[in-house]
Amino acid sequence: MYSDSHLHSSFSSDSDTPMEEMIQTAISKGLSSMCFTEHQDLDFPPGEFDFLVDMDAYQQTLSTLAKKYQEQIHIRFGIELGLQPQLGNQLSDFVNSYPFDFVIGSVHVVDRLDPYESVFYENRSEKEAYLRYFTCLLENVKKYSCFDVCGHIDYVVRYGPNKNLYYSYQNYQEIIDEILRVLVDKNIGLECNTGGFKYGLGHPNPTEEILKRYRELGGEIITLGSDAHVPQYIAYEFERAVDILKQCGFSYYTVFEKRKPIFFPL
Ligand code: HSO
Ligand code: ZN
Ligand code: ZN
Ligand code: ZN
Repeated sequence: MYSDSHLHSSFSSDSDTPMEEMIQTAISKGLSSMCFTEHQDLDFPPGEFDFLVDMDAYQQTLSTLAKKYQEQIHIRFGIELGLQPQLGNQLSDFVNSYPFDFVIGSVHVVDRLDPYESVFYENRSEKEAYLRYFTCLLENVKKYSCFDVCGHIDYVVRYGPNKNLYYSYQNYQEIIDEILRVLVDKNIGLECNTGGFKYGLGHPNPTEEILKRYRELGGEIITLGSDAHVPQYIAYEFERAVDILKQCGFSYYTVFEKRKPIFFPL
């Protein structure tokens, strides 16, 4: 059975699910292991949520529950780290302060706005908004290296006015290739995030074409994550994602443990 490497619980501002419920559901779905990756978005713009984790409580609860359920599932300690260009050393300082198994670097804020909010798309075309997201992502992946994989690199298309209707790899090829080349050069992995199916896109984030392109450019590190914030979406559409990854030329997916990749056959 597969492992889910992108999971939230109530230690993330935007989830109310107790960690133990996520664990019990993961066990009932037959997962061999799971990694919690709670949101840590330093300097998130003021709003409904601060996206900061109570790290002492997170670490303590996870280690207690990992022991309690050790016979049923292997539970790993991760973080989804929000990347923003102005954060400087704060990101690597944070990552180096905890014994993480796995760090996802994700862009949730561009020019002080979350693409989740409709204001991100105001006063510009959808294409301009998507391009701005990719440009900011590129700046971040050039600047930072303190993460193991880049999360949901086309996150922005979940929330655009027309979502993925006019979106394809070809329309953004130049910038996406540049992002993928930086990841490959730095030996940073790419996440296959099945949250795209949950948002009705009919594809994971990123799309099959982008996953394939990463492989063509020499990328080998793919993690598989549902981005579930509630139990029902744990390992959502993993069979479809696995088929896609095989189609793209991957024979292995990756699980990180103590920040080191372990490869498992697909
Ligand atoms: N960053 C979240 C989306 C969100 N933003 C919810 C504000 N509220 C992705 O999990
Ligand atoms: Zn979230
Ligand atoms: Zn995210
Ligand atoms: Zn997430």
